Amino acid sequence: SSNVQLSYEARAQKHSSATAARLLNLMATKKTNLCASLDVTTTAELLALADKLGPYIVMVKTHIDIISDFTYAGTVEPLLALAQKHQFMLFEDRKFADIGSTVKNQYASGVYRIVQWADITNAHGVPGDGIVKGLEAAATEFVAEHPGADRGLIMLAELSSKGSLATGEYTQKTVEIAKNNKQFVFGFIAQNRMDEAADEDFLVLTPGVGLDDKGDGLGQQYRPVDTVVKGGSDVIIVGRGLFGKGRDPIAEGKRYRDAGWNAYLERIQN
Ligand code: 6AU
Repeated sequence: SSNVQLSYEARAQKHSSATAARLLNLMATKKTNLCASLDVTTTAELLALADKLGPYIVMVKTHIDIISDFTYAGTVEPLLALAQKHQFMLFEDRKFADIGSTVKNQYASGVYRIVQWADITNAHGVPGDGIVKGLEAAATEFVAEHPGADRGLIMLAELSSKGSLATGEYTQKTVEIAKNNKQFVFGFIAQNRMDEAADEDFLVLTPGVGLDDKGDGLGQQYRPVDTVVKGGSDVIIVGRGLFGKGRDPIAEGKRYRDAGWNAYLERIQN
């Protein structure tokens, strides 16, 4: 697709999704395409990492259900304050995978009330189109009560893990769901660029990115930043590469930000 040769700001100008446009503009302004995947199990660790990494990232990705001491007031509210302070977006990596009616409640209710604070969340295509309709219904209700807010969904088209079943026809069918729901779905979790028509611009957000490790012994597979960005990824998602054992999150934040940004600059110049 020719979109990969365009600048983030040029793509923001013509994007139909308000959430995607906001993300593209924020990457251009902050000069970073790094999303920090903060997979930690306490609120204190989550907030400390978000504050340290804030200047270098466009987004924090959470697995909010692994926070052992989670409370809405104690976890989400300070995280939102840090998002304001450092200007990063919030992506809850919920990987919804149920029927529309159920995911609507999982998105809006329970203790996490994800729709209230996460700009972006993601879903598997396995249940079919109804999953998007259910999530979109919850997002529409939230936005109606919060004028000026926007929400966007990312579909899991491929996974980074060894032996993933999300390949071939499954991937293609997931892409079809996205294409039929462009008002809400603006991108993919994927390892490659997905097929796009000339008037489409689905963002590709890629996990399984690491500069030092090849894997984690539990199926994760890492590829270097350059390969990923030049292959067409718009956002690199990095977790343990930033804060794993013995690593300095600030030094790694700068290192991955620079690697991601330089690869993007080279990509749009070619
Ligand atoms: O960099 P890591 O390996 O420490 O963390 C990678 C993060 C984890 C995974 O849940 C997530 O990225 N992830 C996803 C996402 C973002 O949906 C999909 C995938 O294919 N692989 C993957 O690792 O939080």
